[in-house]
Amino acid sequence: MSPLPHHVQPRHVLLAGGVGGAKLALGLARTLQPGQLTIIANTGDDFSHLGLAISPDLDTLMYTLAGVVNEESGWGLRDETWSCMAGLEALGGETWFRLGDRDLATHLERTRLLAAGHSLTEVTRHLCSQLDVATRLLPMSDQPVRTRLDCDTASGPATLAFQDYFVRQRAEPRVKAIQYEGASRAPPAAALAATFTDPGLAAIFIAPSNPWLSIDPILAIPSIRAAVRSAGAPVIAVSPIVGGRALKGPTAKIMTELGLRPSAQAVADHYGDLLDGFIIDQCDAAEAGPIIDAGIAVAATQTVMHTLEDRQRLAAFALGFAATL
Ligand code: FO1
Repeated sequence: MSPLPHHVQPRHVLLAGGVGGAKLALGLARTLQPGQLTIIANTGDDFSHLGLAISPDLDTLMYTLAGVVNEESGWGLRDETWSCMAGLEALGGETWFRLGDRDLATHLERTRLLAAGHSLTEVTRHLCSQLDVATRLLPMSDQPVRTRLDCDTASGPATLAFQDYFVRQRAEPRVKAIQYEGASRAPPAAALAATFTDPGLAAIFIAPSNPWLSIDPILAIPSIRAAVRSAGAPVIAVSPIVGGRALKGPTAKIMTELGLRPSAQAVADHYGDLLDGFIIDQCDAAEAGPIIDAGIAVAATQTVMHTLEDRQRLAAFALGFAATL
């Protein structure tokens, strides 16, 4: 059967962070036609390092969709070499943030194009096209938004830049509060507006990424939150908490530090009236009742994604659930 022409194909949006979000992104990308999916990436983790413009979540999504990601770590490139890092180490340079030789090419090219006046949207489109990624991948904004964490560290209270907290300090400091610097005045990437008002929009998915570190920076841009709320399509999140534990990274730890019980229900409460539907893991089926009572439809399935089949199966499940809402 040949695919439907573009104008009658329902379209979908995915809000995503890096490693966790990329799994569902790949499942959706393999299930839908390229023109049916727009991925909006968190750029709150972006930073300037060694003079280079680094966009970790955009790159994780791009490398995953291109089939070249390092599947063991979830970020960076497969079959990477590390000569530059070794040279930097010999010179006493900064090596806490590991940039592989080939990954460095991405950062060099992004930095060059941004300095030449191209927007992050344009640079991302160019890099994706060079890597044969047909899915539309957009940064949430072309202006900087920077996630910062108020923490208790070994040397007292401190406000840490995201990668300092996450990579250099291995997410060990206790988090007291999180700020999304620049979000309130950041315009969404220009290409986003039409995505949310598209009459063919069938669903907005929120990936099982860390709600506080990966999704909230996107929703902290006031017009993106408003557009998600007022879009004429159901909004469905996939829980990143399974059986009280995080699928990936420090989500459960941060929830505890912020005074929340790590549970699928607490994630649903956090997104609140933004959600029409919530997908929980089958092992959390007992939590469905209170979420449904809050007016959110719930569907339970296996949400842990080890294989490509798991990713495609969850994507198909999410698409099927969205069609019922
Ligand atoms: N994560 C690490 O834990 N250690 C690293 O050295 C590291 C380097 C790195 C380089 C490029 C890139 O695109 C991502 C990288 N990440 C690294 C992952 C990344 O910083 C985080 O996983 C995300 O920011 C969280 O979504």
